[in-house]
Amino acid sequence: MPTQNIISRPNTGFEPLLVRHPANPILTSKDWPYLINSVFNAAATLLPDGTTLLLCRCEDRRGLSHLCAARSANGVDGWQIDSEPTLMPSPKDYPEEIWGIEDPRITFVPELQQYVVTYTSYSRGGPGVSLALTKDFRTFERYGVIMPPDDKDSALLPRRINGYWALIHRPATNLGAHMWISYSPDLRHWGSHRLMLEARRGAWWDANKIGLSPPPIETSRGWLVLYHGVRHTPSGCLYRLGLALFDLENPEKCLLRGDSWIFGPEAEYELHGDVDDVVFPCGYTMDADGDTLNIYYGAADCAIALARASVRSLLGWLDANGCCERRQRAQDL
Ligand code: BMA
Repeated sequence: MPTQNIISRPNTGFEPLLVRHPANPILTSKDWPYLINSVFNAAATLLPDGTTLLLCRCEDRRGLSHLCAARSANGVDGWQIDSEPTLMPSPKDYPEEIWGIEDPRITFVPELQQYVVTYTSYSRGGPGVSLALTKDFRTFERYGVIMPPDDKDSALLPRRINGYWALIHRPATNLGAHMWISYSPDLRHWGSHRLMLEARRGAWWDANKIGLSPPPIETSRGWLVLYHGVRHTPSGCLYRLGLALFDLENPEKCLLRGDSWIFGPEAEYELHGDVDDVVFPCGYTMDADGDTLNIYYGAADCAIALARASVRSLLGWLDANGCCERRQRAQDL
């Protein structure tokens, strides 16, 4: 009898860098204390007492999304879910949220002693990036739209770079959807926009459309970035994950980028849902060993799942398989 944890595609022979948790999917709409259609694409952070907090995207039966916090002592089960939405769209004061708020990312910023949440606000003009600050995930200070449509897949770096806050985001144009980085003195006014990582072209798994997945992971070697690539196929889009490394003090400089994807839809709960063939992480937590990552990802726009990875192994894989971005561009674009 197949169960939901059995991999339904044949073993590909590739060494897995991200290992699925046997309890997957760890959260679904059935766990929710109020009626929702689906829960997916959660941001993640550790609270001061070690509790894992997920800020989950919940979609209601109108198709509109809001955010709801779930807390767990071990990050796997025993979730305490807020009994009502934690952050609702507020179109009266923030008209850009008229069609909901989606896909949050959380960055704890030591200088501010606050969590900065960036999320997609779905306006009549398309999806844009909004920002809010919180100390406790109970009250939020909204800054409104910081990147106008069409823009999403955004996260703040946890510290200033050369005196400025740095935001990674994904504006989309007719020429493609690439990752950009922008800088700000105050989190409200943004400039010095620079292209950070380009979608490839042609038949590549990450052709035409890429975007940041969880916030970048700071390592001694650089910012480790998991990004998603979207492949358009005759039967729909395929969302997979790739890996790149960026310079610590000059984060628009790509040091290494892998050619292959490192994680893609394989398990039943990733292959079938409201949107088939989607793995979409928006958050991670780091274990006390400073190496083990808990990566929380939306599966098929229907559930939240967990995969574990080692920073050392991810960097080792990039050393073995990555190449310098400039050489890459010359070859393939
Ligand atoms: C992207 C985002 C995600 C979603 C994915 C697959 O464009 O909107 O929220 O999970 O599509 O539907």
